[in-house]
Amino acid sequence: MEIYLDGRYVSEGEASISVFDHGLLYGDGIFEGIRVYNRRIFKLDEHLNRLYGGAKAIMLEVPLRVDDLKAAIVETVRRNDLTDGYVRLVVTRGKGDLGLNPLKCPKPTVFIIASTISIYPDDVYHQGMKIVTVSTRRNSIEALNPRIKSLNYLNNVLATLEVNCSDAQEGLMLNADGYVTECIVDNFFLVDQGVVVTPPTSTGALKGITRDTVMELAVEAGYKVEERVITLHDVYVADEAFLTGTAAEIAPITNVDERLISDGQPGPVTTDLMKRFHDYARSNGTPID
Ligand code: PXG
Repeated sequence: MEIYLDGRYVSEGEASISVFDHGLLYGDGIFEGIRVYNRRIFKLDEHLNRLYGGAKAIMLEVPLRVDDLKAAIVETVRRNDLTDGYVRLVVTRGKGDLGLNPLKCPKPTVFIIASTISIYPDDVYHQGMKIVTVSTRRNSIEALNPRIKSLNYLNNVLATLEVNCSDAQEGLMLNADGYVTECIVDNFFLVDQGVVVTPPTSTGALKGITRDTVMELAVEAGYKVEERVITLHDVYVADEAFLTGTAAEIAPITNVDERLISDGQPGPVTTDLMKRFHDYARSNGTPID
């Protein structure tokens, strides 16, 4: 495996960063997970746009211009000869001292790993998955806006620990007011009388790139799409539910807190969107060749 690290391509064994890196000491940094389908990098510009937006919010200057970072991602995927895969792009505050102050970190660290990912077993995509509401609330936008895809994922890790105590595959996270925000590392959707509904990002959800793509594909397919504040009750009585994410793609949800969604089978709108997404993802993106 060849990994991009601060301008060089190195082996996994050589790809190490300092114990004084503030990405490690404080979770001070941002990242993206990007998919490769059919030798094309999916939604690369959108991922870079989100990364540079997060960098701006935390006053971190990415040490590469966007075109150079884009070229480095393409080159990392090409060197690893990935036809289908997953890219992890990370920018940390870099090496500093043992104090928190980012002003003491002169040079951000950038690395790119091109590998593969599979977060749910295959049968989930055919039979649907079971999820549970976790007691850990999503970070509030006033404290740490979940729109920043930061290296601080302990909120999500705590939620995952709860899921691990159940027989569910994913968790549903509410905000402090009790409204549904998103799943732990995926956005949440339901279908209500033919309308495709997802919570607005202002409730405390990441503005997912898969979420945006699915909303666009749903509009194109003639469905009504709405961002709507939803409660758990809306979820329990929904006609269909599914989640979206770079790693997960679209996965049907058929059981929430032991309530079957509709008849407990993946619904027709979900299945239709899965097919549309699959076709779209395999024919769009930045070619690596
Ligand atoms: N919400 C959160 C909190 C995420 O981290 C998504 C939604 C989906 O967004 P995209 O842009 O990917 O459609 C994410 C991103 C993993 C893993 O290991 C998944 C994500 C990030 C990092 C790791 O499953 N999903």
